[in-house]
Amino acid sequence: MNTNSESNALFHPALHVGQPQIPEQEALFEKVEQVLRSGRLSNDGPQLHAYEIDLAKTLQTPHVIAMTNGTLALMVLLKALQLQGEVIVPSFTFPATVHVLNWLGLRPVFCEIDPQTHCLDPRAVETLIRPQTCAILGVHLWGGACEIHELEQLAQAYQLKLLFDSAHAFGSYYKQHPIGRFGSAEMFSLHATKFMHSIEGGIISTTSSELADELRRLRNFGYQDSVIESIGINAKMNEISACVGRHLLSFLPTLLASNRQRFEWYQQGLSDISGVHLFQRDSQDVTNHQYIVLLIQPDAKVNRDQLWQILQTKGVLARRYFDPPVHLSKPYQNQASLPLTETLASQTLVLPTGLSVQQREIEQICKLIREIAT
Ligand code: T4K
Repeated sequence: MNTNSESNALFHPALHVGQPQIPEQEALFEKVEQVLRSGRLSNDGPQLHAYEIDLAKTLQTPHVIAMTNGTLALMVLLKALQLQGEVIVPSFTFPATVHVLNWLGLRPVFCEIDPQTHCLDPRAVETLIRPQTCAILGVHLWGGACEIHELEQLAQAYQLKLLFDSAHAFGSYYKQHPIGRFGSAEMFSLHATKFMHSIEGGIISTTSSELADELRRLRNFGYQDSVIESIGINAKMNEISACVGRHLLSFLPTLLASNRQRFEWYQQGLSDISGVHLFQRDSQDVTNHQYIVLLIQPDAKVNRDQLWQILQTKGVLARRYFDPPVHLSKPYQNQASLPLTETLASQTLVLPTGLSVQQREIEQICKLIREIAT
């Protein structure tokens, strides 16, 4: 990890996107110690049970199944649904969304996004539906909801499964409902870089009890009551992860408020810079603001890569998520041409946020960006 020893750096240590946050660490150490002393460390333990109940309450969804990480959770979900054929998916996402399709023998069909939402454009989705299409996999990018209603209508009209990669969207809302109960199921990542995490972890939330039962079997080698019922795998969440996840979940309102506060500080500091725009959704839906996303457009004085380079030397370790978009990465080249996605991916810069970044530091970052870009 870059500890940033460059002489002209403003921040020592450097500021990261996705610095893991753990409020009230001492209290967590005690909880973890109790788990370690209990002798029960994995395999459907009490921490996991309690965590799943807490998560289901928070997401207002009847079933939550916790697994090793978000990628495996999505794989297990696709396996449970026994899908075959083509899945319509955005390319402007983390590669895991698309890789899992390949691992399950499904063919990703890359779809254009709507620049207003950075999520699947339902009109573009419809043009890609063919007899081979079996599902639509939407991504609530940056925590902002897809156009869920429009995607539901398409899924219903063409009898397709609708799934969501909600890796970024814990605590976000769509039309006053928490993300987590839409489509056949949704996947959330609980990776350490997420504002709500379990070190490594992922969950599937669903309203279907049949699907939930199958997911529970599949994450545990296919076992149910000591009998092998399905061709499962090992995707179980361990007790330490569940304990850490429960601890963090109890701070959800505080962490959401702190994300929002930091977004507002950035909003104040970055107003009126020609060609530099803080991405925000114009709908009434509530996002968790876990990513601070800048768009550096052609009328800016610098381009995205120049700004990124200067910020790196100053100790602001901004990220160029998600560039290249997945369809331009080596394994997927020549599978699609997506001009809007390609333009957006080349303009996006994600800035540090979370509890480890203080107001004063955000003001300094904004001042720096203003100096560079005006
Ligand atoms: N779908 C979507 C839309 C996703 O964004 C993701 C994951 C997934 C699916 C898959 O979910 P998981 O299987 O991961 O549960 C990071 C995360 O590893 C990844 O979980 C996340 N998305 C993605 C957006 O970000 P990288 O390759 O950027 O990670 P890395 O190691 O470069 O770390 C990012 C920053 O965080 C760096 O500045 C360093 C800092 N960091 C990281 C870790 C792990 C720390 O300060 N401490 C740490 O412990 O993928």
